[in-house]
Amino acid sequence: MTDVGQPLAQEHTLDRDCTTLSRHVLEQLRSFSAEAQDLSAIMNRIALAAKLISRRLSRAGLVEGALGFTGNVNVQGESVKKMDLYANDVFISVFKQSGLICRLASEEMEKPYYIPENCPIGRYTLLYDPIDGSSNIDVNLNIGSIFAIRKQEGDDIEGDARDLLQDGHRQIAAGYILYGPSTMLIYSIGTGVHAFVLDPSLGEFILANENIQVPNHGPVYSTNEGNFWQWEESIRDYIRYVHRHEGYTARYSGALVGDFHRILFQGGVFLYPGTVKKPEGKLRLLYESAPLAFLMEQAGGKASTGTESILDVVPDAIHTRTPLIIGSKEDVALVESFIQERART
Ligand code: AHM
Ligand code: MG
Repeated sequence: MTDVGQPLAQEHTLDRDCTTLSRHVLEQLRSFSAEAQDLSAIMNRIALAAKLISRRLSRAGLVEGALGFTGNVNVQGESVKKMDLYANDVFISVFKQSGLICRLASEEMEKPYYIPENCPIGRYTLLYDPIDGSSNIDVNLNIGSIFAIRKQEGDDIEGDARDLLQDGHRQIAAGYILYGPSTMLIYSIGTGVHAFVLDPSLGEFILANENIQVPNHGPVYSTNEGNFWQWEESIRDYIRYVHRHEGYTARYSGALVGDFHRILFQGGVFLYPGTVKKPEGKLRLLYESAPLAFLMEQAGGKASTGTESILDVVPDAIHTRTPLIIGSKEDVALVESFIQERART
């Protein structure tokens, strides 16, 4: 063979194709300990949930029960979509009989869901938003799922899950799935942020980007400017600033996961601030803001409520909301500077 580069290139492609999610988790942990095996198995089950949801979404207009509302309202007071319920149940189903996850807490359930047969050995809790950006489902635009894993601390005899009401540093893993033109799974177990793409022909998530670092600054600001009328003056100051300076561009998809994903790769800032009437904003801490804050910090970025780090916030309930300002370090700091400025005057 004259072209000696050919077999090497082929070997490289094969190596990449074999870097599946579960293998990657074990490599990251550099261990075959029981905990490493658990985490790898949990990620594998989350990947299965992602494949099931992705499969249903890819045929959403063709199969029954994928589009539209159920007619019910969830604990947040929001109308529930059929896909919200389906995805919520998928995450429960994939962990049944797994011995891994004892409790699941999600946006769609008032209280944590226990899988009793897992609880004697499964000391982990999955916190998740089964479908993030639900309003995009019926118009075939990108949506996502967000997740975090925490270890159960102490006993939960009463079923009150009080140990979940702790700061975001307690997360041992976090990630999201983006259902876009391709389905991607991005995760961190505290050793950087890594992205996988679902290869439908293999039915596997294959490594696409390792150790993603968010740029220190980016051009994008991502927020629902329709809320301008009800924002605090400090947030309006920031928006006026970007309107009057060169180098900024607006992007907002209505799905946090999609907007976050763009910023993770290209830099910039996403804001969902509080309003005068609802200072805590819309996004939920335990299964939206804290997992994404964990990822953003792992990627060298920042996540803030405007006055404190998202990872330091201790919720007083499972569905507690927080304002969220997340993205490139410099851009988050710029928003914070407007908030500090108004607090001084
Ligand atoms: P959801 O999880 O119920 O879909 O709500 C969260 C979503 C985020 O994905 C998105 O950033 C935000 O709500 C959009 O809200 P709004 O329509 O107020 O801009
Ligand atoms: Mg959401």
